[in-house]
Amino acid sequence: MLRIAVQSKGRLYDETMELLAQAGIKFPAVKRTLLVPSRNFPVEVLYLRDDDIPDSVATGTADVGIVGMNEVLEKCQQVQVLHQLGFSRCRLSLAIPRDVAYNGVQWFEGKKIATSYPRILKGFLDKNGIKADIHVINGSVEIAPSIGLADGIFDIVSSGGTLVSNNLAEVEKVIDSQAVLIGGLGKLATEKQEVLDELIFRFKAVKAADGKKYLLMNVPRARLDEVVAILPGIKSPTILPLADENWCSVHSVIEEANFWDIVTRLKEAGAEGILVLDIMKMVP
Ligand code: PRT
Ligand code: ZN
Repeated sequence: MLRIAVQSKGRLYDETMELLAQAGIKFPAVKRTLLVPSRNFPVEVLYLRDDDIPDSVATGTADVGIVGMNEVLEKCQQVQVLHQLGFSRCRLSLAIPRDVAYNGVQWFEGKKIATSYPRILKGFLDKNGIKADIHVINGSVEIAPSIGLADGIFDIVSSGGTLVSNNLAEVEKVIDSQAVLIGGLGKLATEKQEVLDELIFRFKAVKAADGKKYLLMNVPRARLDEVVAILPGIKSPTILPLADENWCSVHSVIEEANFWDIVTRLKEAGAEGILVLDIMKMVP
């Protein structure tokens, strides 16, 4: 049984459980205890605060964990990143009051900076030869400058809305972060390693399908080359005959981001009856 540490509640929780569900790993509907075995796969989840996940993996309380890269770097435990999961993307940035002139990173020399990420901040300041006073606060870091507690802040930014509503401007991006699967540095028992390999294989299949759509359409044979040229397909598109010899059916996978552009061009090239399907998984 492979034990995975996951956030018990918070921003990572929903997408973590959704990823496990998409990987076909089922859990009882109600979460009654901190340690819950899957109903159909040899894993159990250990629900923790995200701050405790790197340590739980480093000490072997859990075999692997799902947590933000920001926590991995801040806690600096003996763990390794096994797979980048692509959700909960954010960045850790320095921000200062919007009405203050900024002249580059030396602005922070001698200043007071509020943060919940002192280790990452210290690493950045040291690298830039800046001496500043790091003031650690947990939660509501963004209000520190307005109440006179600090000159600037170092915090997580996602949309940037929180900074704007607190009259702050982002001046230095220090790291990018996303949810990652972490493991310890030691070797896992063979059975656990096999389960982990299968888990990562399934995560990759889920991620490969993300943002992709499956397209099916009917195309006049005479214009097949034109249509094929529009389809960027992973490999060449599948082309199947239809009862009417002058037509064929073309199947392909496209990026959702290019969807409307491609569909418009396909219609212009004579494609008809275009069907668009969601892709659940893509197994290489
Ligand atoms: O209770 P527990 O300790 O488990 O949770 P927590 O309160 O410490 O963390 P939680 O659930 O808030 O966040 C978990 C993880 O989600 C973080 O460690 C990041 O890896 C990731 N994440 C992604 C974010 C955000 N986006 C985010 N926007 N974490 C926090 N924020 C906050 C940020 O602190 C700031 O207050 O949202 C605000 C900024 O958002 P924008 O969109 O206004 O820029
Ligand atoms: Zn936390």
